[in-house]
Amino acid sequence: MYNEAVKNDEILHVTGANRQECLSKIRDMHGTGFRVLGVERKLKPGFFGFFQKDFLDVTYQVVSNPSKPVVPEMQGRFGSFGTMPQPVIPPRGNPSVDPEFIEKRDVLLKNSGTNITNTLQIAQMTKFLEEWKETMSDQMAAVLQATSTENEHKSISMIRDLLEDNGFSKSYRNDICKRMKSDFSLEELDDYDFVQQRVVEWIAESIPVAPVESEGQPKVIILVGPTGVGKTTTLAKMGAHIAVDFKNNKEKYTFAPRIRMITTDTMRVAAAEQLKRWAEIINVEVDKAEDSTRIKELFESYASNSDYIFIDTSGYSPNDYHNIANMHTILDVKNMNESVYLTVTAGVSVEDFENIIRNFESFNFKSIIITKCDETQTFGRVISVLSERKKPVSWITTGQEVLYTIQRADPMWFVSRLKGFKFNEKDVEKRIGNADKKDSGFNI
Ligand SMILES: Nc1nc2c(ncn2[C@@H]2O[C@H](COP(=O)(O)OP(=O)(O)OP(=O)(O)O)[C@@H](O)[C@H]2O)c(=O)[nH]1
Ligand SMILES: [Mg+2]
Repeated sequence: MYNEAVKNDEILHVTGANRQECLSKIRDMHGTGFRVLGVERKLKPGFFGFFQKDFLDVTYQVVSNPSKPVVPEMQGRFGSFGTMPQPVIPPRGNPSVDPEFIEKRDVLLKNSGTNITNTLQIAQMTKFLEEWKETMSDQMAAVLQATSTENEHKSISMIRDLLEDNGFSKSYRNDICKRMKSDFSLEELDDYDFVQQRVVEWIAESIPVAPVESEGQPKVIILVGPTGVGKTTTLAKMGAHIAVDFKNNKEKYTFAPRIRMITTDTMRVAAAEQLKRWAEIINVEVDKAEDSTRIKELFESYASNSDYIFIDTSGYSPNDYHNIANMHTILDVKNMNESVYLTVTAGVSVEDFENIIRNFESFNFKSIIITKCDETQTFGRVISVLSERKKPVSWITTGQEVLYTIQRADPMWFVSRLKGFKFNEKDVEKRIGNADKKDSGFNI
C-alpha cells in the first residue's frame, strides 16, 4: 500500500523509506521524465499507536522535457533525478516594469502632499508591494521546504503541523520552527512535552496587549472597522459595563460615571436606533453628528461634564477608499484627544486582516478589538497578524448579549484555546509575567 505510484489526474505519488528509494522507484517507472512537486514525511499508522513508522511521500508529475533547468543552483541536488518545483512568475509582475505599478506610482507622485487620499493610495501601493514580496517569499519557502523538511526533527514537523491546524500564517510557522532549530538542543527536541511548553510560551509572549489607558477627561472612544463587525454592539457593551461596574463597586467611585454617545452613522435610520435602544437601558442620550463641525460642538458642550464620550461610526469595506476618506474628515476634530480602536472579527483571514489594518491605518488607531471570539475556535490567524504587524489587542468580545461578553484581552485567553498543544497553563502564565495581573474592574 505504501509502495505504489497512484495516478491521480496528473499528480502522482510514490512512497518509500527515504528520498533515494522514492526517486529510484520513480526512475524505474518513468526514466528521467518527471518533476518532483513536493516531499512530505508521514507517519504510518501502527497497532494502537505503537510501532508507528515514518515514511516519505513524494509527489511528482511526468514531464515530456525533464532536463529543462529551472533553478540552476538547485540542479546539482535534483538534476539527474528530475526537475525542481518550478517557481511561478509573480502574477502581477516585477514592480519595476509592471504598468499598474507605474500608473499608481505616477498618480501618487502627481498628488504629492499629505492628505488622506494620498495616505490611502500609499496603503494601496504598500499592499501591492507586500503581495509581491509575499509571492516571492512563498516561492522561496516552497523550494526550500521541499529540500529541508525531509530532514527536519520530528518534533519540529509536529509543531509545524499543529501551528497550521491552528491557522497560524506561514511566516509565523516558519519563524517558530526556525527558532526551535536555533534554540533547542537535540535532547530538548527529543522531549516533545518540553518543546510544546516552550512553543506555547513563545506564542503567548508574541501577543501584544494594549495597556489600560488612564489618561483623558473625558475619555473619547471611537470605534472604526469594516461593516457588521460589531462596532455598535461593542460600544453598547462598554457603556453597559461601566454602568454595571459602578453599580457593583460604588466604593470605587465618587460619583456615577457620566457617559455620552454620538453616532456618525446618520444615513441609516436603523443605525442610530440600534445605538439608542442600548443607550436607553443605561439611561444615556445618543446624539447624531453628520460632520466634524457637529462633533466639535457636541464635544465642546460635553467635555466638562462627561467622563466618557463614545463615538460610533459607519462600517465600510476596507477597500472603499472614498468613504473611509470621508469618515476621516468627519472625525477630524482638533484637541479631542480621542482613542481610536480598530474593530475586527476573530474569524477574519490573515490576508483580510492585513488589508483591514493597512486601509484603516490612517486613523492612527491605538489598539484592536477582536469581536465574535465565540464564533471561531481557530485563533492562530489573529495571533499571527497581531504579532507580525505589532498591533496591540485591547479587548475581546464573546457574544451577542451586551452584558458579560466583553473583557480585556489576555494572552492566556488566546493560548488556552490552542488546539492540540499539551502544556501547563500556570507555567506559561508565570513565564509571561501574567500571574499576578488580575482584572480589577472594567477600566477603559
Ligand atoms: N456572536 C457574536 N455576535 C456579535 C458579537 N458582537 C456583535 N455581534 C453581532 O454582530 C452583528 C453586527 O453587529 P453591529 O454592532 O451592528 O455591527 P457594526 O459593526 O456596528 O455594523 P455596521 O454599523 O453595519 O457596520 C449583530 O448581529 C450583533 O449582535 C460577538 O461578540 N459575538
Ligand atoms: Mg453599527
